Amino acid sequence: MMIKLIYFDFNFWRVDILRLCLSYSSIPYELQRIKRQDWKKKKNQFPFGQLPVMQVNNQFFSHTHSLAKFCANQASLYEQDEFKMLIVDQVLDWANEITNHIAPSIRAAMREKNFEKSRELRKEFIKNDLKRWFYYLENLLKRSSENKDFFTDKFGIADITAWRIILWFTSGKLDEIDSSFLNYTPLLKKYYDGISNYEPFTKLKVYKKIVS
Ligand SMILES: N[C@@H](CCC(=O)N[C@@H](CS)C(=O)NCC(=O)O)C(=O)O
Repeated sequence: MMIKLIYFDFNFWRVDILRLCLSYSSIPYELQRIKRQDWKKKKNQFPFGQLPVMQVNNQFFSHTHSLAKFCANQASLYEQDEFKMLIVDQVLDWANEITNHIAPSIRAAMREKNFEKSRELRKEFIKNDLKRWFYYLENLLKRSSENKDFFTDKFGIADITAWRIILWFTSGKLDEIDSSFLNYTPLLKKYYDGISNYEPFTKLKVYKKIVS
């Protein structure tokens, strides 16, 4: 079985969590990049007209949560216990939620080139959602984890996902958002620093590419 991941020609959490997961357990995969300018003519080739897509045995599969579960299972980075699965799935759903909340401000700038609208939407996101959604994640960590190092007390796809989203929001690449918001969730900040220093993860080539 050869896994092929398909995404745009930039790094983003939706595909990075799949790459990190497979790389962590040395599962071979191929990554196909699609140029933004080629997307219009390619979009209809994919089952939901969105990326990421995973191709296995000549079949296409979509939706980040579904793909993450599949890749994590292959990599033994998912859980077997039903209640632990629920914790992991909530982190994946949280990642989708916070992305959906910030997406309008990104779309206004990237697609509509309406920078004024984008700035307004970003301000609203910062006021209403930023701290709130990270606070929700911190609470989930508090409730779920004994050691507070990993969501289910051992490294897995939930940690890869939470780490990747925090990296995105603290990277300085999102206009108006600087990393200081994470000081409001000190447990999450400590958790993030811990994952950023977890050697079996940080030694991966793909990790280094993503943080560079
Ligand atoms: N429900 C999808 C959403 C994926 C999604 O929003 N992909 C964006 C890029 S991050 C996309 O394909 N945008 C191009 C388009 O919708 O035409 C998932 O969970 O993966």
